[in-house]
Amino acid sequence: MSKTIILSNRLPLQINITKEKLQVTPSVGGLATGLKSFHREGDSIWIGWSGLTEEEIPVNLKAEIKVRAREDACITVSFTAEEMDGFYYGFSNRSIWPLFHYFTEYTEWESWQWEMYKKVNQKYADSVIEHYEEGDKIWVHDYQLLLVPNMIREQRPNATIGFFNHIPFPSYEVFRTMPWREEILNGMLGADLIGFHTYDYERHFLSSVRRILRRPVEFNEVTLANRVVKVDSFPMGIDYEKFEQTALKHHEISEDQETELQQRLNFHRKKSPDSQLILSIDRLDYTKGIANRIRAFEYFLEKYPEYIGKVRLVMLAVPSRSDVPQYQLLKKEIDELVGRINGKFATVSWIPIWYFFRSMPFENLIDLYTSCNIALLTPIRDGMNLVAKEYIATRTNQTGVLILSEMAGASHEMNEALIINPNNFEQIADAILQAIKMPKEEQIRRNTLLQKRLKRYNVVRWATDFMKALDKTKENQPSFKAI
Ligand code: GDG
Repeated sequence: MSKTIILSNRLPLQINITKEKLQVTPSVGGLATGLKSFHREGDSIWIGWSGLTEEEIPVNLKAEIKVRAREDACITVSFTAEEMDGFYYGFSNRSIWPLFHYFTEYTEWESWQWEMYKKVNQKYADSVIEHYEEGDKIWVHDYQLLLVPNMIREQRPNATIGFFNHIPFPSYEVFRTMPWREEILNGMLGADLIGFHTYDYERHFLSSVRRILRRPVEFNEVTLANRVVKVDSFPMGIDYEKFEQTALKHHEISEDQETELQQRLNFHRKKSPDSQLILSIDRLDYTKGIANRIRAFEYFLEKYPEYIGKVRLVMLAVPSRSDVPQYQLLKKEIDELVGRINGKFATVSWIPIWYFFRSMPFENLIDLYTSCNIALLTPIRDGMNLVAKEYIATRTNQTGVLILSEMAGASHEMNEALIINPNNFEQIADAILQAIKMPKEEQIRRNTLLQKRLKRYNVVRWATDFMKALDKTKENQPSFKAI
């Protein structure tokens, strides 16, 4: 029977070794959390990196890791520390990530990192070939693996290959600055179907293909010498039911069963009923607009000082890519900002920003979602932003206000949120005030519409739609004359 081969940089599980023993935890991040439910329900295998380099795995545990991964239908690909350096911390996160998010001043173009990117992409492609059987469908994910579709195509010309990009695709004027732009586009065009979160990313990609490769593009199809590649948008959904059900369970528990985090979060509200908690959750990444958000919150307290002592920003920043210098600088900037603002506004019984720099277990994440009546998400650029969708899914009594940046892909489907420009502090401060004052009936009206949409277009529907469209690409291939 044919299967789906999912391929992504990281597996949905993270393997650690403590005292010669394996520890397996779920991976954090948009792609892993989103696709996991599709993987669990379908007939698929998932190929990716375990999180450990070859040097970090003792010889006697190599086989055990493979067996443990297999239990979750996962296959590990292994890399040396040097390969990871050039491919992941290098080209993926110092070249493609900043470029695709319009942070051109952060891009580095190092030939050795590009060579490593090609080498590692080839390793992923080879692993797919090893597990591929005639009739299988291959679904490659994200910006770390842009060359893989064509590397597979070269070895299996008739394979059915889909590619989904989880981050924005920049405009042609930005993309053209990449030294290896032709190779990247040709790599992606190895797929039969290329998916993006929004129509804008799709449009930008097609424009680059037309202008850089001079390939004929008609509507959303690219014609190559012997086949047609379809490009389309598929806005990713979440596992709505999981978030909704877990939130419902949280509301059912009695006060003495509350976690310490819940008690702390609720204490603040019970003590002063008109107090408000504003939540933000992201990986610590310069694209997420965390520094802007803190400054905008400071501006809010200055502009509306009557809320000093009443409104608190609860901020979870998950450590990410800490080997890349920009992330270290950002961490420093945020630590200083939080310290300065807390020092400036704190009273003996209140601090304005409650800052966590760590990853939290899923249950605690739900505590945060359900306890905070406002969510403030201000990315400068964001492919989609699943946190916005998860927040709405956990608001089971339909109260709560989402303030969301127009630069997040999610804003295209979430018009009922308060949509802001992340660089406009005046607008953010006023949106916070509007959220605080918003009548319950209005909150319920907005969230009911949002929930209806998110429930219908959940992650399984997203994946199913993509796979159906992928099947269709084979049915609709025009017959090309042999050249
Ligand atoms: C990329 C794109 C796109 C976060 N902290 C914890 C935790 N999380 C989970 C959230 C959410 C996910 O991580 C973050 O997803 P996002 O979509 O917000 O962001 P990225 O990681 O940047 O994802 C993004 C996404 O891919 C999907 O295509 O939306 O634009 O950049 O699911 O819940 N989970 C746990 N503990 C945490 O501390 N358990």
